[in-house]
Amino acid sequence: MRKGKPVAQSPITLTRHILEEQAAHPGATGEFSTIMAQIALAAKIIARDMSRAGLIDVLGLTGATNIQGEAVQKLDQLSNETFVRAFEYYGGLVRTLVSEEMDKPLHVGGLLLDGTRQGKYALFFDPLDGSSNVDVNATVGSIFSVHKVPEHARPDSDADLLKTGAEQVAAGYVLYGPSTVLVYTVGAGVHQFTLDPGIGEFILSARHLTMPQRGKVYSANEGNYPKWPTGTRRFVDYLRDKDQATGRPYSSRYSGCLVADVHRLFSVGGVYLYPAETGKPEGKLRLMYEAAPLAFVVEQAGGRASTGTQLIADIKPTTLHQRVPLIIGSRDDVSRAEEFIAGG
Ligand code: AFP
Repeated sequence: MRKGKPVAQSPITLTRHILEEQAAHPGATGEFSTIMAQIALAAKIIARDMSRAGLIDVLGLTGATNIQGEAVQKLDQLSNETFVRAFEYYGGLVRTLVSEEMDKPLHVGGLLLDGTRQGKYALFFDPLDGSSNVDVNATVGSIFSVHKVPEHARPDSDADLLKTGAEQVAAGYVLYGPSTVLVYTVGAGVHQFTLDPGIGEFILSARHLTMPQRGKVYSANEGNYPKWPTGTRRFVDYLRDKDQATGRPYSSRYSGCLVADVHRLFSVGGVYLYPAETGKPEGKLRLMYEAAPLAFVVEQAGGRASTGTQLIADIKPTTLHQRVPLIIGSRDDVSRAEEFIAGG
């Protein structure tokens, strides 16, 4: 008998990957796997909606403003509803949802007789990061973060949700680009999955992603340069200076979508910054569903994430929609930014 071609290894779906990871952790109950499956479902629906954005009435603004005072895009709202619908029927699993697009947490876990709620986890998410890009058919993303909530949490108390990034049990993002990519970590490396639209499955496309220790690219809204503190401006000036030995000047790339700019850093390394501004020391980005989850992913890949003076993972939030300055990316580049900022 003639030997045939070797059979390609069957694709590893997100579900299979999570089940295999779960099998490696004997204490795991499988609940977390269901959360990831529901996040993947929401991502597939959002990717589908996005691909038809010019054909159905989803472009433009709703006329409302969100808790951040920002104009809500129709697709922001639709994507938020998609995440909520993916979890509201899983009340036994996720107790609370916190979203950029919802002023207050949504408690989806059923009420128990003792006054507490069902569900071990809280899910934080930015359903559509960089949503203004949709109107120009450019890349957008979703960001998610999973926290364990105390078993006998006070019913519907925000205080039990105010946890540091270091306490996340999982985090990740979805990038809706030429292909849809889901990247996540549970604290044991970072894995990437690409949506195969033909079969509607996320397929493992890279295991144990790492971030270069130093990079070639910086991402920042340079229109804000005059508003940045001196140390930040000096850091960016340094990146633009010519110096062959340290590979400068760096190239500048900024998409208006944090997820896309951070995802680029996995390939080429470098740094993304949305720093503090004069009169706006808190910066723009939200801690619990933008900075902290991306910090978890990036640190798991060997990178670093900081406000410039403190690690993002160490910040104890005081409010659910708190903002923080963010400097994230290759370890050496972020450390260098911190040095400049410390120097003032
Ligand atoms: P939205 O999530 O509100 O669309 O904002 C996008 C974002 O949070 C982040 O993805 C971008 O990097 C940053 O804000 C863009 O802000 P500027 O328009 O001020 O540069």
